[in-house]
Amino acid sequence: VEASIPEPQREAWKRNQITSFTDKDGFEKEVVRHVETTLARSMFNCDEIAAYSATSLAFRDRLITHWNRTQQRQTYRDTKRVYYLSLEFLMGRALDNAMLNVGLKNVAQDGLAELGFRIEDVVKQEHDAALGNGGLGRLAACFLDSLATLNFPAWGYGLRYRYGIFKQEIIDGYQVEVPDYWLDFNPWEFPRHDVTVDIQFFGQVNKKTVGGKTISVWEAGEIVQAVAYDVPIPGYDTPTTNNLRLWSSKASGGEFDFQKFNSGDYESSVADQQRAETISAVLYPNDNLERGKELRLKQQYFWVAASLYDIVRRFKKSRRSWNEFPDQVAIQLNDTHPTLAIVELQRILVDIEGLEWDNAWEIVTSTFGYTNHTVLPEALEKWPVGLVQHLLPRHLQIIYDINLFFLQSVEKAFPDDRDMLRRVSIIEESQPKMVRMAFLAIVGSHKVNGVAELHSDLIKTTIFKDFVEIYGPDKFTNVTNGITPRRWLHQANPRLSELIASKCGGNDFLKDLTLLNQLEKHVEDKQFRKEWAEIKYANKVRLAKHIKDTTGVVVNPASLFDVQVKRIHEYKRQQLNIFGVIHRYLSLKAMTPDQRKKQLPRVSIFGGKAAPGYWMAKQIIHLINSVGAVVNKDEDIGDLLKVIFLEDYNVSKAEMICPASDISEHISTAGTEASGTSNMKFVLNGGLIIGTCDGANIEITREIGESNIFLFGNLSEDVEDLRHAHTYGSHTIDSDLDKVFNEIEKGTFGTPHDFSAMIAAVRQHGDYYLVSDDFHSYIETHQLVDEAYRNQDEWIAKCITSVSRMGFFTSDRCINEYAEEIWNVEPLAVDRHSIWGP
Ligand code: GPW
Repeated sequence: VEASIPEPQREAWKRNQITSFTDKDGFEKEVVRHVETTLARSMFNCDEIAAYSATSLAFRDRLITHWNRTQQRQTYRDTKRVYYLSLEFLMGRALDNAMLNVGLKNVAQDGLAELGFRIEDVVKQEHDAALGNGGLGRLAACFLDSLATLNFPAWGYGLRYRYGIFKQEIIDGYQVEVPDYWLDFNPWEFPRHDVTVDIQFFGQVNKKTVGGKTISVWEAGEIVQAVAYDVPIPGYDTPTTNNLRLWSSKASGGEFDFQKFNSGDYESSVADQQRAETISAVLYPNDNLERGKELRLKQQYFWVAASLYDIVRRFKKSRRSWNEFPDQVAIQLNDTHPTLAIVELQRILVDIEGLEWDNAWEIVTSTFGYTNHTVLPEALEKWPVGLVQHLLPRHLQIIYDINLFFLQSVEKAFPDDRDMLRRVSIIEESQPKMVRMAFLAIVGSHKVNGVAELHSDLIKTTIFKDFVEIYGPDKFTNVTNGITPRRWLHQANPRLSELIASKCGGNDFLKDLTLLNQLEKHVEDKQFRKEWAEIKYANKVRLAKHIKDTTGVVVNPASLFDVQVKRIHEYKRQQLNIFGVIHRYLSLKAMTPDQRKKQLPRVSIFGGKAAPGYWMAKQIIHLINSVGAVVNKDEDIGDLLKVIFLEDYNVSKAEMICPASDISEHISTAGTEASGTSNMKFVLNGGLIIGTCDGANIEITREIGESNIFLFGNLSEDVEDLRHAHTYGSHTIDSDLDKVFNEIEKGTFGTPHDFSAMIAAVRQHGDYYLVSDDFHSYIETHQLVDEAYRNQDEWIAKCITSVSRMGFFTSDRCINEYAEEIWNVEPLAVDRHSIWGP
């Protein structure tokens, strides 16, 4: 059906064009209108949630006109678009971000005040959109912000989980998971009940001959409907408003249900409905771990198939030849989760559009780019061949064909190297056989990138070494991660952002972060340092209040705040941190009162979720809380040491925590953390780092200077040998660490048995993460931190210098690198008024 309004009637549309509010009065009118009509309330019945809802709706209306204009402009110009496929988008709250990005937060603040509300309280009513686990999901969210800010025609595609990452409660020191039902009322999404795709599963493949050509036809066993929900993504200081399209699953209203319904089988058709809806029901809560669940594979295909259908439908509108597809479409795979998109596009081109295999494959490989985010073997996706065969029979055939042609080409280039063929095969000849998704992603993409220099080097020399030989080194590249300074500085730390603006010639640094370098000439300015320190202190007071309100523990904001917040994982080594804390506690206990008086007070702050099935990670949380329970009430110690575990770490908590840290911990075993991105957030907010030579810590050091970071521990190149020595040599553990273990085993922190596995991992099971090897260096480096912090003036100078050199770590730089090196796309500015401009 043609939905476009004919020319003669368009006059009426243009006459009635919507005008968005630009000032306080206009804003207030919109809020009152939404309270009284959309929400059916009044001034006698308007709480903070209603004020939040109405404010959001007012801004949403404003965004959506820009969104429309952006989409019309992109359609009209029909330039190449970028599609970012990610199973996770860890967006956090939208309102504050929207107000800042469109530059109307002050207007809203004044308007809300007149209407009887404080903007800070209103903003806090919003539930985080927590459709992600950790760094990978947050990176996707930062990238969307940069793509819009830089005016790239770009779409995000993901799943609209009914339940995002679980809410963490700490009960008696243990993590308890509570479902996070977040969709009660979400003003930031637009359901598109008219944008649906039927997705098929199971069934069989039949051969048919059409016009002398044999084609494969996949007859579905089950059909599920994908419904689009659109989330507008506003850029900063630009009208460009991009789209994040999230798919929700629903039973298809096709013959299947009606047959059952007509035959009176109502209950079973309801059961079908529910089964269909399960697909997008819940985010898998694993970070850096794949568990090979069938429903997860169903999610992946459901999302990938719906997204590709949408992308192809959009491409087809301009009636170009298929060979132009890669000139119009760049698809980036955020890790291997969307790898089936490669197979699906090949299926569409060959089975449905009737292209020749080789021609189709050329188009496919020119379209995709693949980003790897880990070298940890337990995180590399593999699917049992049998499962793929059952769920996606045609896709398995295509995977086998892709593999066959690939292995043939390898054999040609490396004759007589049978072991090479075995090593690089997309099919692992194990029991059961497995599809290696990373290999499929490499073979089906034109570029593969890691997320920090060390990581990109490691993938080339370890897990993907053979592929570098096969394709040459140019297929592999690095794009070091970054973060959006809009959310992670301007929004999270408004006072610091303002102070910086006053020294950097206004807010331009938020769009060109290298302008931060202008701060450096003010480092010696006493008044500037003083204001800087006051802001840090105020942020610590705010966090101290949160700690008091949520844990009951009173911490002194003048203490050194030492923060480690991230997913709990053995490779991230929260256990090293808590063992270090125990060591500090024992040292303080051994001192005379006079000696203690000379010590620097510290607050050790932890936060992060453990995957529900990750037993060891949960033990680590329990130990942290058990140590806190003892230390925090020890009167010998008082303010000298407090140990805090912050419940339910998420994006909005991070926005409060990052600005309040003096030192943050990024202490993964060298070679295990692909990049890390919170390291960048902490430094950008005027905190220093204690860290290992791992991930982006290395590049941060290069940028800010070695004297502004506290590095410790073994290097990645020595890890393998150390592990080997633990297993085959005699493994003596560090004597200070031994004392810590003995204290735990004495029962000082509760039943020792609770923590025996953590100790055994180091003492008996080969200390895979090198906790003992790095312990001494870690403790010594913390002493250097104490000493440095005593000289507050110098410390502040280090912080300012570091911030001034952080320009490189903006996600704007990342997006420009992807655009140049991988996507070959250009920005398309959207005029504020007309879409038909040049
Ligand atoms: F295992 N990352 C993550 F590679 O947060 F898929 N979750 C994940 O499941 C994976 C990676 C995966 C993180 C990395 O651990 C972190 O080092 C990196 O900064 C981040 O992805 C973004 O690249």
